[in-house]
Amino acid sequence: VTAADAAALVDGARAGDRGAIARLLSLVESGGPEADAALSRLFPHTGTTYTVGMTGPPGGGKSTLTDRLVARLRRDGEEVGVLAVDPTSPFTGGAILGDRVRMQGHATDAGVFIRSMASRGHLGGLALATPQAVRVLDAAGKPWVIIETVGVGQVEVEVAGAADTTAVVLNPGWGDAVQANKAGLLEIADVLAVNKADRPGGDETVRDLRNMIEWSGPRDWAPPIVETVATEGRGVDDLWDAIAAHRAHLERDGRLATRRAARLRDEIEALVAERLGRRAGAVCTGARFDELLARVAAHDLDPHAAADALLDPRGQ
Ligand SMILES: Nc1nc2c(ncn2[C@@H]2O[C@H](COP(=O)(O)OP(=O)(O)O)[C@@H](O)[C@H]2O)c(=O)[nH]1
Ligand SMILES: [Mg+2]
Repeated sequence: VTAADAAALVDGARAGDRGAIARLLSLVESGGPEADAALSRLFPHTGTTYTVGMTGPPGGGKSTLTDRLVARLRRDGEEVGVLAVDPTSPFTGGAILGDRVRMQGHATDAGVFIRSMASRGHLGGLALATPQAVRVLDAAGKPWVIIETVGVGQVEVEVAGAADTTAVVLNPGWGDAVQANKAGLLEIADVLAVNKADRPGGDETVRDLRNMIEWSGPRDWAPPIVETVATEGRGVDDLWDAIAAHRAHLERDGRLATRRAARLRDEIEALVAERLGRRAGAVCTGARFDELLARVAAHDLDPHAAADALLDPRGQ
């Protein structure tokens, strides 16, 4: 991809060309200098998309609920992008293929763009690639992007938790299950969906969750808990209303801007860390490094002094 290609892709994506959007997404997913160049071009045209994260244990119904939320948005005439993020799979794995099947009702709808993302060797990982992919859809004029993650590992929670509104999807009986990062999930939840409420134990789970949230101490937003049956579309409007209420809460008193600025700060820090890591690799090779290493190996110099010498801009 040349600079001219990148410019054409960005123009195409902004005009809503699906081929250009898809190519830009592939580009930002693989990372590298061309991706960075394309993103610099995109960035001025971003900042209006609202992101909704969907996370929770596998099989809980996130994809089915996402499909229903997409349908709801489309009924309101809103366009939407969906990113299905799978950090566990180096390739597009089975779980995500299943997700695509569950969302294929929207496959021919020009107002919906669905994309799977796996951890295909992006330098900063999916935690860095996902916000870039959101920017592509943002510049393409999608006012909503739903980010679904496949599981509840650290990366998934990080990715989904970085959305403007994070919905955590659980099932009846979740309170009884041994879940390593139970607390972590509740911490990032702006909205809680107890899906599969057609199964026994939904009301108890809602009660348990309400207690757990109360015990966790006061917050400025108490996450609403909504019972849903995604397969039948039950409770989906309530879930949507809860998401909209959280958005309205954030938009009051500038909370959304503060939250987004905090995220941008984290992103810049991650990028600085990535660059410093690369610089460390570059500094620790070559003749000067070999010379210092030999002195350290001979115990003529200590490792700290060697590191200081390598970082000293006056060098030598
Ligand atoms: N009984 C019942 N099954 C559901 C419900 N929602 C989803 N499912 C089923 O649960 C399975 C997993 O759903 P999926 O959306 O792929 O879950 P994900 O892994 O969280 O994305 C599928 O077979 C769905 O049809 C529900 O509300 N009730
Ligand atoms: Mg899924």
